[in-house]
Formats: sequence, C-alpha cells, structure tokens
Amino acid sequence: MKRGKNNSINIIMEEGKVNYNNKFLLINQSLHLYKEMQKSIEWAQYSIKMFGKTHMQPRLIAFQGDKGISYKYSGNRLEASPWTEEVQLLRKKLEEHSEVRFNSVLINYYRDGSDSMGWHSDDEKELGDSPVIASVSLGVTREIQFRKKGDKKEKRKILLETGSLLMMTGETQKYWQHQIGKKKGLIGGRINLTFRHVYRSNS
Ligand SMILES: O=C(O)CCC(=O)C(=O)O
Repeated sequence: MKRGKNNSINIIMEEGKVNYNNKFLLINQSLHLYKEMQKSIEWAQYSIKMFGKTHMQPRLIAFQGDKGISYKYSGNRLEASPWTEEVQLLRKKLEEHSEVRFNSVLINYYRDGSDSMGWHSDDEKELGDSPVIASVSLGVTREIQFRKKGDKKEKRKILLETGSLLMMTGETQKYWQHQIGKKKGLIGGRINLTFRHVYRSNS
C-alpha cells in the first residue's frame, strides 16, 4: 500500500473513511506517554449488562474532557474528569495535526491480551451525524477489526502500533462496526485514546 502525506495510508472501505498513520508520535514519546498515563490517570472498571446479565468490562476506562461534558457509554453515563497534563498535550498536538477540535477523550487501558472491546460503532447521538474519531495508540500492538453493518463478510483489519493515529471520519460509524479482539497469551499493556467532540444537549 502506498503511504501518503505524514506516512499515512487510506484504508479502502466503501461508505467509510479511515486513515492510518503509524508515525504520529516518535517511539520514545509514546513510551514516555504510556508510562506517565499508566500512573497519572484514574482508571476505573465499569460493568455492562448483556443478555440480562451484568459483567465487568474487560478493560479499564477513563473519560476526560472540558468542564461539563458527559457521555453515555455502554449503559454508563461518564462525567468528564479534568484533562491530565500529558493528555492535554496530546490533544494539542492532535488538534494542530488534524485541524479538528476535540472536547473529550475516552481512554481504554488493555492490561494484556485478555482485555478487549466488542463490536460497536461510535454512533451515539451526542457525537453528531458523522463524527471525527481520532484514535491514538500507545504500548503493545493490537489489531482493530472492522466489519460492515449490512454485510458482515466485508471486513478490514489494521495493526495499531505504538505512536500511531487512526482517524475515522465521514460515514464510518454509520456503516461499519469495529472491535479489539482478545489475543491469547499476549503479555504487555496498551493504552488507546479516542478523541471526540461530544455535543452538549444545548449546543
Ligand atoms: O482500542 C481501540 O483501538 C479502539 C477503541 C474504541 O473502539 C473506542 O474507544 O470506541
């Protein structure tokens, strides 16, 4: 595949727009951020109700953002915690790079290969009609898989390396789902930050 501007590649997908840049951060920057975030972020584990049963979600989560932002996620309403220093710096770099403004970030910490995230789309009403989701990965490489909502045989997969940036734009969330599957035997953690713009109910 041919890499374009900023080492990025466009993933060819009908009715979706996904761009992958494996060199958004330098290796030493991503290592530093991973270590700092592991310590400075207040991680929590939330439950999820599936088929009438309550389970703990297989990963740790944090939600940071501008004052007053909240986000309904997997049945829980998350109130944004204030931006921590490293996350705020990363937001600034991302906004300069993408020329998009983000007012919040969902942060997932996969402690090892048995942590995962199931099939979903980031299509909550409060993200608007065609949300821009900017996903920065730190730590061990994990695979993100995409499948088309109307035709689940239509799939894509991308290895998300440390320091990479995956931009999902256009109608990606409307027509595609994504997941981070479990990876048996994988040791080593990964932190993923998905920056978003959450619309307030009065904006
Ligand atoms: O960990 C990832 O790369 C994906 C995160 C994700 O799907 C989300 O935050 O909605």
